[in-house]
Amino acid sequence: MNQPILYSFRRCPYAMRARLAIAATDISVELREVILRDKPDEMLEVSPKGTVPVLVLEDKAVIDESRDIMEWALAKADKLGWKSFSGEVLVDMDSLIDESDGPFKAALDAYKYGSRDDAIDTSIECGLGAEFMMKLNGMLEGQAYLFGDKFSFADGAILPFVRQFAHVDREWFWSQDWPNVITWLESFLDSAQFKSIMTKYPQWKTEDAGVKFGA
Ligand SMILES: N[C@@H](CCC(=O)N[C@@H](CS)C(=O)NCC(=O)O)C(=O)O
Repeated sequence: MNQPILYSFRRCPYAMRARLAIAATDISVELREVILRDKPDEMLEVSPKGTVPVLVLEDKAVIDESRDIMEWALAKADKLGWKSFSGEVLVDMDSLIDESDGPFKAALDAYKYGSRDDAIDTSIECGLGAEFMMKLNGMLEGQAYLFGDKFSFADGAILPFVRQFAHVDREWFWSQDWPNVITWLESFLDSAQFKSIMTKYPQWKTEDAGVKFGA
């Protein structure tokens, strides 16, 4: 296949946001499903830091940060207008994504995995995550998405991590007083958009042709 190659892992929220952005364009890529404990040499050769997603372009340029992959895809073809907002709003989106990728993701990891470490109080970390949920809940008041009535770059970048937070303790998450977040997340999880990026693929092996993903 002569098209960009995307090393991806189905359940990784970073890979999910990259797939969501690619699916929002008219680009197609060769998807290679990675198992994190058995990463392919071909991926490590081009991106030794060993995280997914990794995108290898036709000219061999490598993009190995999920947000950069989203930017790359939307710069090519922002078919759904994920970035059709004023400059001011785009700045606000970026800082919300920074908050999600930074303090929120740190709290989420500590809450999700912290029980393996006595030094981490998972209830504090959960509380920090909950503060971010309350902020999103406020933003979602009276509108379907974070920046209005249209799914945006920020929704695509942040929803996979809210899903991960929700799945640590579903019963608890779904009983909290953040109805707007719950509606936003549920409609995303039920969407054809989300289902289309969650197809299961077998682990890619060197001899395999990758799977066509996208348009
Ligand atoms: N900053 C990177 C983070 C990507 C990342 O941490 N991905 C995880 C999977 S969700 C990973 O590949 N971890 C490496 C490993 O577990 O070996 C990005 O945005 O792409």
